[in-house]
Amino acid sequence: MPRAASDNRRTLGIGSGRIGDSSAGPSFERKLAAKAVSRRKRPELAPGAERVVYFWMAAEALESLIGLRDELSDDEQLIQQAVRRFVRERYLPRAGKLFADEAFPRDLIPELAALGVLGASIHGHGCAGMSPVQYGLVLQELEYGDSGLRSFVSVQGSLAMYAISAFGDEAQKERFLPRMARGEAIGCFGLTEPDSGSDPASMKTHARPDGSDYVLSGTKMWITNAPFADVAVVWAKVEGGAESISGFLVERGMKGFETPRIEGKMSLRASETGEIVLDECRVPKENLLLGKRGLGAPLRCLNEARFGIAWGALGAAKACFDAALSYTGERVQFGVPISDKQLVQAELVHMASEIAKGDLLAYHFGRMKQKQGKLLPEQVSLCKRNNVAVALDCARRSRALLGANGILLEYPAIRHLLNLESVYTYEGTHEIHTLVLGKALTGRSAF
Ligand code: TGC
Ligand code: FAD
Repeated sequence: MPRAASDNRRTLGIGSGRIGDSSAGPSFERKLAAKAVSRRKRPELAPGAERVVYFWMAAEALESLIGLRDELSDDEQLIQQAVRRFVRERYLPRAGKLFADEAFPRDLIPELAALGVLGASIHGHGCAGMSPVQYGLVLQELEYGDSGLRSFVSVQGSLAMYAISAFGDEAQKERFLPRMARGEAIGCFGLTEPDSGSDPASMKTHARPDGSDYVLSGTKMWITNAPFADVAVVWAKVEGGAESISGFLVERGMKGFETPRIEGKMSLRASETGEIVLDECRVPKENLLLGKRGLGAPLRCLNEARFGIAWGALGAAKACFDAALSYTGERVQFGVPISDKQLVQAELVHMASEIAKGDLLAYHFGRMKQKQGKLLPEQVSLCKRNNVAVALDCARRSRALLGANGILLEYPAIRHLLNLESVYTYEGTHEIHTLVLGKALTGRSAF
């Protein structure tokens, strides 16, 4: 008679941890988890549909081990729990299907707005004014659901709204920010171009002053939220004199502004990505962001988003860890649950250690940002580079621990693994952040 996986398990303050034990979480979820593990025939489910499998017990085990919860204030815990509930109840049941269908759930935007997560770290203009740690926790919970869900919130808040809040005048802030915080207007952020990715200084999009307008031409590529954005923050070189990079608020309906959708991504499928095509698009001068010129302006926005991603990616890692812990406790091979095997435990321990270190890194820099008001760009690079790499590595290990089942969308591992390939590349590739850190340490640029 094989031992139950839980018999030997240290409980870390979460009860016996036995399947079906109500102290380990709602029993229907545990039953679903057990069923999902034991066989593979569910013809009634649409292709790509994901089982509603919540890994409460596993999630609790890792949180208790890391022990960060006790460091969080009551407010921080409340925000974390509210977003966690939203993700588990409203997003996870659809996660696999949304990924399979290449669909972003626009119907959830009002609920995200009601949670206060749109432009969450901005103060005033109807925004929640969350602290860096609060914001980080929000993004981590969202990315436990899917990197696409977190991407939507990052772009809306840390890129589009932050650009307006940091570089816009009072009229622009009042016109856009409250509507964007309510989810009534969606923003996107156009920096990358077909021939200008890691090196945004080489952008070709340009703006020609003409009377009371600027006339914009060029193409932006790989732009999250573009297909349904109401306002695009577009970075362009202003002609005349020193060609300095400036931000423009290009609004849906302006002539010469198109946002074709990019179809067929095998990553971040639940996020809408598009181009921004500007063909002699006339933008009034009131829509120019005046606060700061040069590449430093979009890069300042990126610091905000990269900080959030450093937290968010660990949410994906935790989802993968939870799935692996739960699965290996149930899956029986050679007469025992595979979690009885030392090699399997070594994998789980490796994942848990890396996630714990990543959490501490994010938390440390979160508190530092809170205290000092900002971080050095290289500190943000350190966080983003490390935590996304950790998440990608955990997703791959989790996928492997789930064996063949690991390639199914009914488990989260393959979806997160594919998503994280984009996260590794966007907001500064892993290599670009290596070079940022290399330059900071040696004083020598190797770009
Ligand atoms: P460099 O000469 O080093 O700097 C130009 C000016 O910018 C300043 N600066 C920064 N300012 C604030 N924050 C930072 N992180 C900054 N990095 C540089 C710098 O001080 C200088 O200012 P000034 O006043 O002296 O002119 O610029 P470079 O051309 O050598 O490039 C530096 C490099 C390669 C690090 C930078 O271009 C870079 O980060 N490249 C990566 C591009 C990138 O990350 N693109 C992301 C596009 S948005 C996106 O991916 C959204 S995905 C969203 C989602 O779905 O979640
Ligand atoms: P490249 O810059 O061509 O890099 C290709 C490879 O070369 C990479 O491995 C890179 O690390 C390496 N490399 C480049 N330069 C060097 C060097 N000097 N030394 C060593 N190696 C180098 N952009 C936006 O502006 N807004 C968005 O909302 C947005 N959303 C995105 C959503 C998704 C799903 C994806 C995949 C991308 C998104 N991007 C967005 C674009 C993203 O920021 C770029 O893909 C990223 O900056 C890299 O640019 P690139 O793809 O052109 O790669």
